[in-house]
Amino acid sequence: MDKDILSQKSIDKACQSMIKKSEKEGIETIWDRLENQQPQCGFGELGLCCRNCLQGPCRIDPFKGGPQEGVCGANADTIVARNLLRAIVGGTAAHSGHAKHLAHILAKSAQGKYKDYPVKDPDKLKAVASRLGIETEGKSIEELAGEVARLALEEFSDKEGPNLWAATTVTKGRVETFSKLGVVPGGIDSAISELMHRTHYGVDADPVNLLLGGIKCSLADYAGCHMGTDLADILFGTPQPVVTDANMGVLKENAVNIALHGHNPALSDIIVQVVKEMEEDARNAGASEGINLVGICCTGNEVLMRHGVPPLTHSVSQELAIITGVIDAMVVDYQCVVPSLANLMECYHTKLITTMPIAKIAGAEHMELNEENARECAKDIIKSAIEAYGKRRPEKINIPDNKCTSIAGFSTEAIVEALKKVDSEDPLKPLIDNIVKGNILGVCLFAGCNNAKVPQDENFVTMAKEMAKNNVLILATGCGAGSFARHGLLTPQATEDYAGEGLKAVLTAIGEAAGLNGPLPLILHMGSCVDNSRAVDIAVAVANKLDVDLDKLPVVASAPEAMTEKAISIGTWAISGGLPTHVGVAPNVLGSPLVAELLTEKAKELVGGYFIVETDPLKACEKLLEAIKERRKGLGL
Ligand code: NFS
Ligand code: SF4
Repeated sequence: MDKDILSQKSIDKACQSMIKKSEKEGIETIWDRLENQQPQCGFGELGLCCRNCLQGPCRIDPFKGGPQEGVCGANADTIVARNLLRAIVGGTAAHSGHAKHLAHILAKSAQGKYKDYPVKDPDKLKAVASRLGIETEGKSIEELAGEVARLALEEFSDKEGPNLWAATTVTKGRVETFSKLGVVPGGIDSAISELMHRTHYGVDADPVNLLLGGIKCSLADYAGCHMGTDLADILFGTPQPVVTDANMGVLKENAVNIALHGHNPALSDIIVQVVKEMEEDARNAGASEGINLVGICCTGNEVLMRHGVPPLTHSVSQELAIITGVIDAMVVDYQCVVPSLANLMECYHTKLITTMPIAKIAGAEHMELNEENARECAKDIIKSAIEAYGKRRPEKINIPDNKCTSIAGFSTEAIVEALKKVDSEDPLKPLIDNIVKGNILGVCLFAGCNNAKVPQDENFVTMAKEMAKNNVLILATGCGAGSFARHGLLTPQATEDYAGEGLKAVLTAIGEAAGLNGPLPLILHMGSCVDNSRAVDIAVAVANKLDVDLDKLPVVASAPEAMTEKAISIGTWAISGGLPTHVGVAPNVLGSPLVAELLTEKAKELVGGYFIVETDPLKACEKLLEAIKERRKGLGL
């Protein structure tokens, strides 16, 4: 295949070689299917198609020559806004469903019913409990876990008053702004059903009111994300820095390779915990190197952060993992698991194992997680992978040799710990001082997916290098962080190579103080997509210390290759949290100039944050740097 065509698909060399292999073997991948979809529907692209009732589908003519209203009279603004809201609601349901799952596990764990899920981090449990206003003195861990879990589950109900997970984790200023706008969410599930209600036939038809509804639901999404992070840390441990390798070169020909894919650590963490007990079985089956666990997407991030499990690949390239011919089982939970994986089962020996009752895939084997007996379930799954190992097809095997060292595990707690090494009394001071001095121009959080419409990783890598050159401190989560891992940017060497002088000096000072004998990595990997909450915690701590609100800080966010509804809900809470937020893929809202203007300009007056839509990565950097400089000026820096 032409090299240019290849790099239009992915700039990751391992992925490129697997794309070539797929071509040779006549295997269809995500990029072929994208091509088969061309031309994609222009109405849909602009958000101008409505299917919300059986009188439709209705479409609005963007060129004004044709109909300007659907059968019910809904115009472009209403239709575009409603469609955007239905994406936000989908994202919120996914993030908070993940959190609710963990809340149920914690509740049963506290009752002694789920013995395989003890509280791993009692300190985090206590910290979360006191943040939520629970008295911690004199209570056992089980009692506290029970109370936190009960409160967590109540946060989904039709409760009165603000959602605690949102209200207790942002600045006072944010709470005031949200109250003034009437967008403080109560129960998360209530926010979800309210949004489904208001976007139903003949309900909300005021684009401004609709968007405020979207903001309210996105804050419920934020609450779900934060709860997801908190409960995962309590049950599985709060991440600390780990060093590992990333990309397909971590696969081992002589090991049983098991890929953990999806989002929730509920099963994947247990698999990591029991794998040692199964090594012997694997060796007996002929796998001289035992079992090799690798991660994909955000489940991969969860087990990377807590156990150093190597991240294999992300998002659009998940099919390519199987094309290596050495993945013996791909164990998936939910979200971002493409159904096309099942098609590959015909040509490869890999077992695709679904594990969640809400996420089965026709053609896959279903081995459901039973939380009452999680370790046994995990062992059965590993056994199944060991069986598959014996069915490898040697002619299909081709492991790309690309891999890079990566450092991950930067939870908020770990970052504060590192900063304490510089100033034990006042850990945020070195960070703030360097922002004030200009050694650090600002902070950028890179988050979100890969998207088959964007050459995989190109926007992430181009933008991170450019922002780092301009002395912007970079945080990353999700598949974005995965992309940086696969391109060697989560290393001290990357700091040497790409950081501007000011940033390099700061990362070096902290790294040396923390005993690393060199700088911190260029980019701090904070975890999965729910872990965007960790980045908020840092920003909120800095804002509180400076006694300003979040919308005054030189902090920006970017999802340069955004794809899922979850990315849309996160983007919406990022702007609501006051951040200028870049998206590198045009969202389906451009059919309503009014909605587009509300999101990219008017939002600034309402919440301080706003969307920046820019598909060119370098131009996007210019705009983000501009936004950072404007904020600095506002602070008198
Ligand atoms: Ni976030 Fe993570 Fe990846 Fe996108 Fe999907 S795995 S939760 S949604 S594709 S970053
Ligand atoms: Fe058409 Fe209105 Fe029905 Fe949408 S809700 S499909 S615009 S009639």
